[in-house]
Amino acid sequence: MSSSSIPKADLESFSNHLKQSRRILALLGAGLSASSGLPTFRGTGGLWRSHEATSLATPEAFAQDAALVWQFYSYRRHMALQAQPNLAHHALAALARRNPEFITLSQNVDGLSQRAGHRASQLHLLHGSLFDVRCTAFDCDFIQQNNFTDPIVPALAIPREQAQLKPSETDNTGAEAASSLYNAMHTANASSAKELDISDDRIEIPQIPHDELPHCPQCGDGLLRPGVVWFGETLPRRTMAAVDAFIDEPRKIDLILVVGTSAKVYPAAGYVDEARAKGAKVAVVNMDRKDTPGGPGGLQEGDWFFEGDASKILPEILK
Ligand code: BV8
Repeated sequence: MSSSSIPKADLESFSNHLKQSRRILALLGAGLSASSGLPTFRGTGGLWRSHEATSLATPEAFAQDAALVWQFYSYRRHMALQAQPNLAHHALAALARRNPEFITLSQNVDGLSQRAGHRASQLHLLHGSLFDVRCTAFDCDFIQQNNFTDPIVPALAIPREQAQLKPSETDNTGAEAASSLYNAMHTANASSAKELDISDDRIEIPQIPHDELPHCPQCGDGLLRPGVVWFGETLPRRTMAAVDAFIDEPRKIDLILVVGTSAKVYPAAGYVDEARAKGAKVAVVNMDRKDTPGGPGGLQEGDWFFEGDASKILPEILK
């Protein structure tokens, strides 16, 4: 939807409400970064659509095959570093600069909001960041933020050219095979490697020797892990406490923007109802009308649904 196709009445009523709003929340999802070229999770070509991807974002997967999980995250770090923040990231960062009582709850781990200059004090990363790493040794507290090294270790090098599926070539590096797999699925819009009819012997994701995976510089022997929140893990306590403090304030919340998210992952998606319970009106920006918080028909009287690409809609409605 280009700006001219935003229904005039909706744009007017939303703009009036925005002008009178002080306490504003935004819940951001992968759709915000879609037009920066980063695949979403559940839509077409989404990372989670493939069984492999979803099963890689768990502590169990990491315990079972750290090499493959690191190849998946190294590939996503690489893609995120190649991407640029889009106009939606910049529009949200500008709103934060104009209004210190606008806070953003981002499910995204790609770092693009930060690179658009979104103030860190007003940006809460609910699911961590691809660019944080932490030690898995039980007695080591090493955490490193903003580790943009790409690849984080030589063994995780992603091939320079867009890796294509290279059947039966045995010299594929593990990362190359992993990115071939994701590229192939993404390109073919397949929901799993199986759908691509790739027998195991064609996609070789060789085990990277354990000692070539990222290890902790502080304790020397702990394996480092990506600083993201996996399924089954609790969200960062400090982050949740900061968000709860904002929501639990006695004053009402005027508005929550829900941008580019299927609102299927909890407790993140639950913040929409919490904001509503504090008086917030809801404005959804999404390509897909089905994806409203609370499922189809989840919108209430007085809410807005702006259908289309966030990078085109947000600069218009947040003007
Ligand atoms: C937890 C980081 C305690 C890793 C991710 C109830 C309460 C609490 C927990 C649960 C519960 N029910 C179930 C659970 C367990 C689970 C959960 O929610 N499962 C889901 C699948 C049902 N939650 C957890 O495990 C959480 N932990 O609660 O701890 C606990 C533990 C166990 C049991 C109970 C309690 C931790 C969840 C965090 C998981 N980590 N990511 C990584 O990225 O690798 S989640 C992952 O999904 C991403 O972070 C992503 O941001 C998030 C949500 O996805 P979306 O961002 O919405 O992306 P999606 O592709 O789905 O949608 C994109 C949308 O954009 C679409 O609507 C599309 O139409 C739209 N779009 C596309 N293009 C555009 C666009 N819109 C606008 N413009 C465009 N151009």
